[in-house]
This record gives sequence, structure tokens and C-alpha cells, in this order.
Amino acid sequence: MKGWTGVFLNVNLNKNTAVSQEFEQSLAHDFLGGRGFAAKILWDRLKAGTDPLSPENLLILATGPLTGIGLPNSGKLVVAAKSPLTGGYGDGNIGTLAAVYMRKAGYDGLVIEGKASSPIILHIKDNACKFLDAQEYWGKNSFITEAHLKQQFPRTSGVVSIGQAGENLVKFATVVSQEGRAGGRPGMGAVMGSKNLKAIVVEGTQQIPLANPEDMHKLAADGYKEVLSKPLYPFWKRQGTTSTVEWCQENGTLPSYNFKEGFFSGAEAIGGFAMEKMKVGNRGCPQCNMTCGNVVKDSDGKDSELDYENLAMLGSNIGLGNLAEVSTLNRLADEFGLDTISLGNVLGFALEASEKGLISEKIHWGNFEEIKSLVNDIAFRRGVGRVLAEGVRSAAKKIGGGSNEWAMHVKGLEVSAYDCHMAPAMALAYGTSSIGAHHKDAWVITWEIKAGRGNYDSRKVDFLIQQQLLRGGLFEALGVCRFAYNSLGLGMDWYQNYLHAATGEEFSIDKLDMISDRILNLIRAFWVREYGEQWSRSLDLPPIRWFKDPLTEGSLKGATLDLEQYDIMLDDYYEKRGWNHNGVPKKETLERLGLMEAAKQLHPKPLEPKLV
Ligand code: PTT
Ligand code: SF4
Repeated sequence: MKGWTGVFLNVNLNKNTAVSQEFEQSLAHDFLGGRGFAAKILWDRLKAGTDPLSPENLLILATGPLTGIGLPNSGKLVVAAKSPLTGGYGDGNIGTLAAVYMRKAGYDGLVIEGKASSPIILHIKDNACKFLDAQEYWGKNSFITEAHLKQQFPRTSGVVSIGQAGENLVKFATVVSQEGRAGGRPGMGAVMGSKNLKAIVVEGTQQIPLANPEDMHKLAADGYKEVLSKPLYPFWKRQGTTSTVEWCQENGTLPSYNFKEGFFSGAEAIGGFAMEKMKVGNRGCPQCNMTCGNVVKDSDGKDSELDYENLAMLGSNIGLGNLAEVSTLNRLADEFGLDTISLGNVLGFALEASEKGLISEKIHWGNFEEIKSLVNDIAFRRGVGRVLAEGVRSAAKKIGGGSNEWAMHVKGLEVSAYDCHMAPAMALAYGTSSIGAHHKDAWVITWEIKAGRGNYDSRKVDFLIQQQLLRGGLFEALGVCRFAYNSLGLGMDWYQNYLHAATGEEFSIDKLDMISDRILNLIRAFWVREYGEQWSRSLDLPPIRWFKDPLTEGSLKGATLDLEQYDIMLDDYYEKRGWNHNGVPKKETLERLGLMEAAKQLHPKPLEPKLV
């Protein structure tokens, strides 16, 4: 098989075994890699109803056919499992050398089950796998853990680890790498912690099998040059994603005060230009010349790596307009391994609950010391932190008082940083995303604002589906970062050429769309199977606040979403996806995509009437 190593490593932590498993070429053709592999493995191997924090859950680290082969942006790894936060499919996409070395060690993916009897580190070096004692690391943050491991192992190794949040099973704990890459928003770090797995170190010395290595070599060199030549490159290098703060502010979509507003008076102080004044360097994922992580010194004088989401969720959404302080909260989140998006939501929720007298803790918008202390309490599950560590859906159930109306989540995953009071397509993107309210699958808001933000036009549904196939399907399966494509405009033909050089096969747009559609439908089927009787179309609704609480400030004052029109849009969306009125993929849709087992399980034959 060219382009794939064709091997998964199955690790069992109950038995301390690691067994290589060759897979059929058809799996690669049908699911490509990354999220595709993860979805297929979870569907096939995870028993429905498995407790996400039990040893039976599977933690999957999966690469794609373009991972680690020296192409621009090719150091990405999908980390997936059944999510403890949502109870459905969960994953994240992390930039890490572990992705590169996993492929060089001869694996397209790791599948980890069981639970070690005491904390361990998994060390993989080509075909050898060791289970090392991690007692001395347990209780340490992810930066210290990785730094120590880097001293112990050669430079040619990659490390992913968890911080204290993962150990303490915080439901939105992430996996961390390289002091600032964090992946697996829906609690992949907690799944790792539940297995007593502190870190994974990967070394690999082999060649990744390629169909046309010479073509690939040339394409890679040309690809880096092409990225450099893009007109948006110089500004990207200066600000990365952080300029989105100013854009959101201008367009009234910057989450502020727990998404009550889309406008923040302190936005300038936490935006891209303010960041530039404090910037001390760029960092990034392996094999990337776009290095979009902007490093600044935080209020403790320590390095903190910033992206847009971190600035908005730990800044405007909690009323904090001091960039050095926002950076400290961000660094703490990276050290503990807490997802910044969910953390910003949970903090905003707690601040509003305190303001409304629903919790006894006195915490105030923008009060850095109070908020910092709460972040520590969440990571260590102390006091009200114990409730907040479960995420906003669960916290709202606990504290009541109508707080479910401003608990900002979809299916349990907290929303990322785009206010949707006046953005129905973006709200639908959150409503129907594969993991809950994340923008990864479809960031349609910039297009929507140009296309006329207030309307519920059917064209928006078409555009959304196209984006979901591209971003949520294709880029999650390829094993590369999507930023060169969607932020700098590197054409799709580049990726088709890369795929051809890697695998020797032609991938037409139709073929790629079909693969993406298959992956996204299988993920949907997984959710439906897990939720069982609890499944309903109401799970595809965005947070109630956007329907009920009009914006009170700025040019969009008075704006809300319209439930009736959203519902019509949702019907249109379901029909175009081949799903029924309840958002369940129809039998014929699943069969058309070759998902026969899913078709059988979701649509069992009606029982024959018994003859008496
Ligand atoms: C991603 C999510 C994002 S999306 C951001 S900022 W973004 C937040 N970053 C966090 C962080 O940092 N520290 C932390 N403790 N928690 C964080 N949570 C949030 O996580 C990230 C980049 C970004 S930065 C984005 S959009 C793109 N996402 C990609 C994707 O999803 N797929 C893909 N093929 N390519 C992508 N490229 C870009 O990668 P999750 P990373 Mg991330 C400090 O992990 O779970 O997908 O959540 O992995 O290596 O940090 O790269 O404006
Ligand atoms: Fe990583 Fe940013 Fe490069 Fe993408 S553009 S690979 S997120 S450093």
C-alpha cells in the first residue's frame, strides 16, 4: 500500500500488550485517514453505551495519508474517543511531532484501550513498545512533563501529554504538545487520564511509503514556496488568527459577557495589533512555514501562545480587557490541559451565575485574580470548580434557575468564539457540527455576513454543507492543517496532487466529497446509536440565548435568531443531507455511502407479526 503504512498499533493497557494490525486497502480508500479512521474504528469496535471514562473506551490517535511527509502543514494528528463531555463522537486536531514520528515508526494510528494499574508513559520506538512508570510525572503540568521527557528521549521523538486537568478527569481536558498545541476539545485529555496514561512518546526511523517520492519532494518544495508567495502571508505571519478579534468586533460577533453581547469595549486592547506590540516570537506545528502561534509574555513574564479563540473566550467573553492577563489564563489552560474555548464558556457561565445570585461565590466580570483562582479550582475540581469541571450543560442542570437558557453549548460541547444572534448559518453550523458546537467543521460566518447575515436563505444551507464536507470531512481525514487552504487560498488542486504523489491514485473532487460524506454520516450514526431514545432534532438547536436574549448594544442592537425560521432551515439541511425529520441518516443514504452495518443498526427490519 503506498501513501499509508497500512498498520494500526493496538495497545491494551490492562494487559501491557501492543499488537500491530494490518488493515485492508479498502479502509484507506473508503475513509482516507484521521477522523475517517477514528470514526470507523469507534463505530466498529466500541460497544454502544460504553462509559467514556471507563477502560473500555478507545483512545485513538490517527494520521492521514499526507501526515509527516514533509509537505506544508503536515504535522497534524487527530485524537478521538467517545466524549465524556457530550456522550457522542469527540475529537480534536493537534499539531505535534508525535504525528510525524508515528508515521515514521510505521503506524497510521494508535488504538488504546484498557487502564493501566498505575500512571504510565507509553514509549513507542518503531516496532517496540514500552510501558514506563510515570509516578514522578503524575501531578505535573504538561509543559514540565514534556520538557523532562524531551531530556530523556532523543530529539527525534514526539510527545503528547496531559496536565492536571486530564488527570482529574475535567470533562473538557485536552491533550497537549509543544507547550501550546492543544487538541481534543471534548475531553480527550480526560479519556487519556482515565486510562492512567500521562504521556505518549513516539520515535520512528523508517521511510513513509510513497508512490512517487521524487514528485512528492518537488511538490513539497513548490508548496512551501507557493505558501510564501500568497499575498496574505506577511500579515498572517504577523498576526495569525488573532486579527479575528478586530473583525468580530467590527461585525458585532465578538462573544462578550457569556455571549450576551457581540461587542466588547475593551476589544482593541486584546486584538491582533495589541498582540503584535507584545509579541516575542512565532511558534507552530511541525513541517509548517506559516507558524501561526503568536508568543507573548504574560503577566507573570512567562511565554504564552495565542490564537483568536483564546483571546475572545478568555478575554471579551469574561469581560477581561488586559492582554497580559488574558495570556496568563491561556498559559495556565495549556499547562493544565484545559480547552480554552470550553473554559471561557464555563467561566462566563459562572460569572453570570454569580451576578444572578445562583451560586454563592462572589466573582466579577473582568476580575483577573478571582478568575485565575477559579481556573485553578476547575483544574483541581475544588469547590464550585467541581461543578464547572463537568461543563456548562451539566452545571446548568445542577444550579437551575433557568441557567440552561444561557449555558452556551450544543450537545454538551461549549460554543466557539462567534456570537450568532444575527448569523443563522453559523448557528446551524454549530447545531450540526460533528462534535458539538465547534467551528472546525464549518466556519461560514465571514461568507454569511457578505451574503446577507439576517436571512435564512436556502443558499446558506448549500454553502454550509459544502464547507462541512471540505473542512469537517476532507481536511480532518487528510492529516494536514487546513489554514493554507482556507486562510491563504492554496488551491484544492495542490491537495489532489499531493494525494496522487503519496498514493499513486487519482482523487477527483467527487470522490473526495463522497469520502467526506461517508465519514460525516458515520459520525452522525454514532451519535444516534449512543443517544438511543434520547436522540431528537432538538439536539441540533443552538443555545437558547440566541433566540431569547436580544443584543443590547452596538449596530445589531435588538437582534435575535428566529426559531421558526431556524427550524425550516434545519429541515432543508436534513433533506439535503439525506436525513429524516429527526436528523437521522436515512437507510438509503447510508447504503449509498456503503455504510451497510450502520444502515442495519439504525434501521432494523420491523419484526414479522407473530402468527397465533
Ligand atoms: C481547536 C481549538 C482552537 S481552534 C483553538 S484556537 W483556532 C483553541 N486553542 C487552544 C489552545 O491554544 N490552548 C488550549 N489549552 N486550548 C485550546 N482550545 C482551542 O482549541 C490549532 C490550529 C487552530 S487554532 C485552528 S482554528 C485550526 N484547526 C484545525 C482543525 O481543526 N483541523 C485541521 N485539519 N487543521 C486545523 N488547523 C488549525 O489548527 P482542537 P493545535 Mg487544536 C494555545 O485542537 O481540539 O481541534 O481544537 O490543535 O495544534 O493547537 O492547532 O483559532
Ligand atoms: Fe499549525 Fe498554524 Fe501551521 Fe496550521 S498554520 S500547521 S495550525 S502552525
